[in-house]
Amino acid sequence: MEEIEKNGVNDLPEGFPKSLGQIKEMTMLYSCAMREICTKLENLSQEFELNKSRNPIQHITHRLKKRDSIRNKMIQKKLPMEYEAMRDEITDIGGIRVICSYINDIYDIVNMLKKQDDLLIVREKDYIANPKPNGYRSYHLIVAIPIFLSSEKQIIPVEIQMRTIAMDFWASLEHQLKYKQEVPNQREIVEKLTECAHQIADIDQQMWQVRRQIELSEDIPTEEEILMEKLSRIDIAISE
Ligand code: 0O2
Repeated sequence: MEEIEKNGVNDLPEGFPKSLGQIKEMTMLYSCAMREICTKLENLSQEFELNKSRNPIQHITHRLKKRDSIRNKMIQKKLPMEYEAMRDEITDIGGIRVICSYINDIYDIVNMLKKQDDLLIVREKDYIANPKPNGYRSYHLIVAIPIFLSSEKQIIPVEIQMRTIAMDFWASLEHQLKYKQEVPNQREIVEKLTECAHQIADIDQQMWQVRRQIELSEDIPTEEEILMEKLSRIDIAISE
């Protein structure tokens, strides 16, 4: 961090990555990797829609990390400004965010992904069980996926961040604050945000308990009943 502040983004080495070709290759590879993982998540989501009483995946977004952000991270990690160092050490160039309804859903999705044998689990960080001091909560899973090109196979890492709707709301606001240099009462806001993070964690827990109570009190339909109900909805849609 100190080095970034000292040097400033404008003083960073020019021409990194070196060529337009490298940038295009990088964009292509990480886009392919994100597309593969998004498809896996969408497949799971579609299966939930069809066979289960509810879908734990609320929505999925993805982004390619900005060049300035990659450079800053490389300086922070004291890496040489080389393409190879970036490729091998920066594991969140391709990032996917999965927003779930409940904390338990996150752990279920993690377990489902771990069972997919074409995914290599590179690293995982459970900031839900071990929140950051500022209150940040999310589950980070770094996976590597093979990308089959015309003449070779490349293994590309992607970071999957999983969090609840409430955690996502908090993280977006906190992220905005990081980029605002001159906010009056910054300390007070940071403290307030940390307090909000604790309350959100508590509410997430309570919401799950309420959900469980409802589920237990319901007459849980059999798989067959759920399927018949879905089929009847398809019939209505066709006849309309
Ligand atoms: P951006 O803009 O999202 O790209 P590592 O990658 O494991 O070597 P790092 O970066 O410490 O080292 O990993 P970590 O802790 O898993 O954080 C990676 C990303 O998680 C961050 O990327 C953020 O997106 C998110 N994140 C982590 N901590 C916080 C936090 O306190 N608040 C918020 N709002 N997001 C957080 P970048 O590169 O910081 O940013």
